Amino acid sequence: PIVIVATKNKGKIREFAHAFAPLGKEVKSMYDYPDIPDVVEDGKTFAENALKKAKAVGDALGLPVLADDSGLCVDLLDGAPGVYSARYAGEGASDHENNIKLLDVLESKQLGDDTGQPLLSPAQFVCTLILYNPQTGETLESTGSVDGWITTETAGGGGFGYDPLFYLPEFEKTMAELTLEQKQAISHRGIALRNLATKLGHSQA
Ligand code: ITT
Repeated sequence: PIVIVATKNKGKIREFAHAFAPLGKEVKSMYDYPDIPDVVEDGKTFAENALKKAKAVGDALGLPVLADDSGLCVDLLDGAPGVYSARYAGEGASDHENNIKLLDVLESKQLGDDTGQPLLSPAQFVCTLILYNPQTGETLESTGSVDGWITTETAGGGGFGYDPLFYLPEFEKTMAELTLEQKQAISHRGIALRNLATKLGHSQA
């Protein structure tokens, strides 16, 4: 049994593989279907983009597909980088470049405050999952989010994306300092996956 995930993000693939392994399911990604063209992610919301990815890949393969659109929303930046999280520092930017860009933007925002001291900025990770079955046309949607603080220095070598800057006070660690199990237990993606499993249990799919 396989689960096809409409993603090329290796961090996401690792987390999905880890989540589905105990269910005896092997995760396939877009690296296993190299002929399928990249989907243009021009939606305004995570849900719109997730649906685009799920539909494009599901219809091309004629098989059920799971898509994940996710990102970081920083309060001080009115929810940016949001749906632009993967390309905050430009198209094809690395995780490291995106982290540097976020630190630069926050630093310049905060220069004008009273203390001049760098502040920890409240932020959320958000993940919307869509499961699409092209045989029935049915879609299931599920969203998860987790609150944290953007730190002023990266820490930790685990995870991906903005994890080294996302501080969780309850652990006194960044998301990149958690084990895969710990991240899965509290993350936006872990929550969205468990919501989806519950919804799937209630549907006829
Ligand atoms: P696919 O579209 O192929 O799935 P992508 O990386 O382009 O890959 P998104 O458009 O959903 O995926 O962008 C998600 C970005 O949000 C991702 O590149 C990270 O920068 C950030 N992000 C999402 N989940 C994250 C997580 O668990 N930890 C850290 N950063 C995360």
